[in-house]
Amino acid sequence: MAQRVAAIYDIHGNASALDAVLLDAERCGVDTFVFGGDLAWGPQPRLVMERVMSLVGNVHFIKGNADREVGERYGVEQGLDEGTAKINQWCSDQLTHEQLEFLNGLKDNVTVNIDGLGEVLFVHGSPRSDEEAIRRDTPESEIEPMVVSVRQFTIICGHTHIQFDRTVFGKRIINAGSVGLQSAARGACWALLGPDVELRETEYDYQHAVALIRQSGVPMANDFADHVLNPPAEGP
Ligand SMILES: [Mn+2]
Repeated sequence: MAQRVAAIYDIHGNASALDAVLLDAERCGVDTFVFGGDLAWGPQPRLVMERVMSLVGNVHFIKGNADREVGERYGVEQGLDEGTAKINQWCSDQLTHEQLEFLNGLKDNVTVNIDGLGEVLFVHGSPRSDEEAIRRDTPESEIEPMVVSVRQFTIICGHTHIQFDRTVFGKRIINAGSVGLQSAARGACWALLGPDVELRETEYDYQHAVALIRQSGVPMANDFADHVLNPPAEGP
């Protein structure tokens, strides 16, 4: 049984934010990591993949929509706008063959048995889709069909980049927030699980991160930099 689990979601290619969270997690005595998807889509895809793939011990991964799009090089043919398509293809070009295979081999969800919480289900968007958003203000009636067939009491999600902890239809739903492309927060957001739930925001040197983003060559680098400098109040 896991004692202390770090739920690390939506890194979005921000290695500076990830490094700060990994250090914080170590200080918190984390023994198990769950990476909740959207690892590479962003300014430092290769570095982030190197970091997470080199971790040893109890490490779990699930696939986010952006991992799918980078891994399979989604473009405008798949209905994406030109900017998103360009970023997908640029990210894909930065990754090694091994890193791409890793992304393409990820599972949609994972369960971990956690001290004090029992069996916890980790998904990226909702239990039925990696693109379906659960927000802090999503009406309960919209959430019900997403969770009705889930057997676990606690569900961890991400995708919408803002943390929350709410109980809906007998399910405790926790959004871990985003490590690297956060909304409504300045730091790198994640969740520490076991025996309670703690939504954490780890401070990091975001100005240094912005300098690296501007040097990265990612398409729309100024938009990524602006997002990190001035986090929007609402998620994507
Ligand atoms: Mn996502």
